[in-house]
Amino acid sequence: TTMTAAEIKEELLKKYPPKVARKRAKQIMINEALENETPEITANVRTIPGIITMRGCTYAGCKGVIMGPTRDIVNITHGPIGCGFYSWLTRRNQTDAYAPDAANYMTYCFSTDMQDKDIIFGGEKKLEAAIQEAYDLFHPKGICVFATCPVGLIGDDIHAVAAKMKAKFGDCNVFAFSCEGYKGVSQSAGHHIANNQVFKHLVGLDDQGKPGKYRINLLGEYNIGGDGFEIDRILNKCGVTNIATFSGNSTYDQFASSHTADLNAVMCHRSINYVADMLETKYGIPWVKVNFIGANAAAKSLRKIASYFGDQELIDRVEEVIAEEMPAVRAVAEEVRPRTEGKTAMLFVGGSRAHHYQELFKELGMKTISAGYEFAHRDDYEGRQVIPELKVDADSRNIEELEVSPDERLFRPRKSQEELRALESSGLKFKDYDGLIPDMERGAVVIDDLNQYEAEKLVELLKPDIFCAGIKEKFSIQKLGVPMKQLHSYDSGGPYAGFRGAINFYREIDRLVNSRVWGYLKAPWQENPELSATYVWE
Ligand code: CFN
Ligand code: HCA
Repeated sequence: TTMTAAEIKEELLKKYPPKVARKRAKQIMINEALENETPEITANVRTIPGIITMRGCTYAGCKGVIMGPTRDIVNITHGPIGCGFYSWLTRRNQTDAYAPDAANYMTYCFSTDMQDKDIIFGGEKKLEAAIQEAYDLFHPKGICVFATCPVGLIGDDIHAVAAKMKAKFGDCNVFAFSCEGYKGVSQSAGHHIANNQVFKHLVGLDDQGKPGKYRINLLGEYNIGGDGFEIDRILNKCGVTNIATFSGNSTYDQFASSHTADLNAVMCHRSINYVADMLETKYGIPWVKVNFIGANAAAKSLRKIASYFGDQELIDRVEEVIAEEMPAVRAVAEEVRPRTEGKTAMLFVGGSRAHHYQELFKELGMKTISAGYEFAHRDDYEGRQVIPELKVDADSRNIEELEVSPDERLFRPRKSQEELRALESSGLKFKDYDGLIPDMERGAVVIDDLNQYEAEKLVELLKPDIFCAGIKEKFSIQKLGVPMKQLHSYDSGGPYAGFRGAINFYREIDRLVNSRVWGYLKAPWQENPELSATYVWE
């Protein structure tokens, strides 16, 4: 295209009423970073009513995203059946209990299935009965209850019901989440609510933990398309023990013993930073940012973990693993690159993938010309280091007091944040995570909370070779004749994390951007507007 980024922005805003245009203008940014300065973008604000946003709700963020991928907690949705049904494995979070008799409730959908009369007379009794029924059937270690919009509106006290049932059972941890869909401005509020409750009711209950020389938690990895399985394979190979994954294919016991780990490796910062911070404050476990999306990024993350522990043995082992895995990755990259080099991509996904997946496209020689998050906060755009004083959300510490553990016996000596900073002279940034904006090319268009109208307009104007977003965007983009890849559910593909994941992704993108089918996608009336039909009555 011959349009400048400024003209594109103008074009996107042209149709809006002045007030809407003014608001949206702050969420559309041309990446023209001045020296040492990252331009500001407005994020984490309410979607303007009337706009068809790509975002989800607070319940989706809490139940669907954070707790849904846990396999042996019974997750009961207190609400009408749709909320439970549509948050049931649609995210393609995979599960494996590794033993035929091990508890795995992920294949079930639990809901109180509220009816009109429950809305009018209250649903607490129905919830109590549902918790009892789940307990009698499965005897799970934990039962979690999730509020939906109507539950908040009628004021059912789900926490009181949960506490009552917990006391009654004695051997089952029951707790609830006030994650009504209407709260907050996006699913981000749901992550926060989930993080707080898991930390308050579950983390720290079991001091046992798995043995291992290098023990980490993997935070913010949800095993979509089996990503977590691939990361676990790599960590195992390196001799790194994963105590708990928050929360892909995780278990009750993993959460309960997660405070025994030595290090937290944070994959999706947006959804789990609250747990990372609380584990650090209360148990002194530092966190480092990792990214296993992209083969180079995965290698870098492994090196980061190894240099945190600092043992030569681990450092050498990690290099061996990288050397073993990389040739297969490089071979496929070299094979497809002549066909993908120079092509363009647009990425509009959630709160971390719009950034993480740019690494994979880079490895294909492809350029991300426009990208943005649905609901990330400014720190995810800019990178923590560029915000002098990161403002912690007002309610992020609302889990009463975080008493600091006086008992250090469990734990091996951990590095302080100062020591981590000192280590950064080795070239690896530990604490700081890079932001989307500093990582993108100058002139790229960064858009927060992209909507249906702007997505179509953007595709018409810039004609990318591939557009990446979710199911709501998929078909309207395809109808414009542009290949579309879902970076939430991966359509039916994946894993895309780690080394094997990179190979899967390279092949898939090669197929998509080089398919000739898109050129044929013209409706008859687009080619021949005169086309008319006559209705014949027989
Ligand atoms: S798996 Fe994660 S990686 S948790 Fe988050 S911010 Fe969603 S469900 Mo969809 S794919 Fe997406 Fe991220 Fe973290 Fe997934 S980019 S929107 S809430 N997300
Ligand atoms: C959610 C879940 C979602 C939706 C994906 C999509 C996911 O936001 O509630 O729009 O395709 O990854 O499943 O983000």
